[in-house]
Amino acid sequence: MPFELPPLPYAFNALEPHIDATTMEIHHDRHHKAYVDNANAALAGTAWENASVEDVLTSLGQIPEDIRTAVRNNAGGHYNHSLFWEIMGPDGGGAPGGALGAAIDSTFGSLDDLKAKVNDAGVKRFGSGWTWLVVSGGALEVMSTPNQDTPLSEGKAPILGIDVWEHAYYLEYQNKRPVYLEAWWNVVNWDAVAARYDAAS
Ligand code: MN3
Repeated sequence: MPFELPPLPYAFNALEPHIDATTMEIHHDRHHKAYVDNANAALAGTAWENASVEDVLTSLGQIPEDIRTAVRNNAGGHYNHSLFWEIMGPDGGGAPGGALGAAIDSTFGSLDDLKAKVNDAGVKRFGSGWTWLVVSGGALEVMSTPNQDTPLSEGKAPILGIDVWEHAYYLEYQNKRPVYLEAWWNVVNWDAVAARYDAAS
């Protein structure tokens, strides 16, 4: 079955004032939809057309070379954005409890230290890409990727990712990526991140 655009799990304006409704609508309905459509077009008629997005992204080396770049960019975009919508929410912010909260404290020192590290990786990502909190070999790690590359393709399990492409923030924040990153933590859905952490651990 071809990939499908997942519905946004809340209203376009649900993340205001931190992320505006117009940005959310264009980002989900146009940008994410284009990744889905382009990934499906690239994979159509190949042995991979019914594979899961996870299988595709962990097998990029086996994807036919003539479509590999299109698949990497567009299946990556589909996977990354599906995660992004899920780990944000209207009642976001605060702090994670449980095993994730404890792992953040023991790995990074504190939640504020983690946020600073994720934001720094996002600010330093030149051009377009993502900043991530991943589980790698059982441990938490902060990393960034260019374009729509996903930690999944490097054998790591992404549990939180922030889109730092300009289309994610430009209407509200223009060139001020650090201000967007600072504000983003008000919409993080820690329950969803914790569920991904538990599944990856
Ligand atoms: Mn995006």
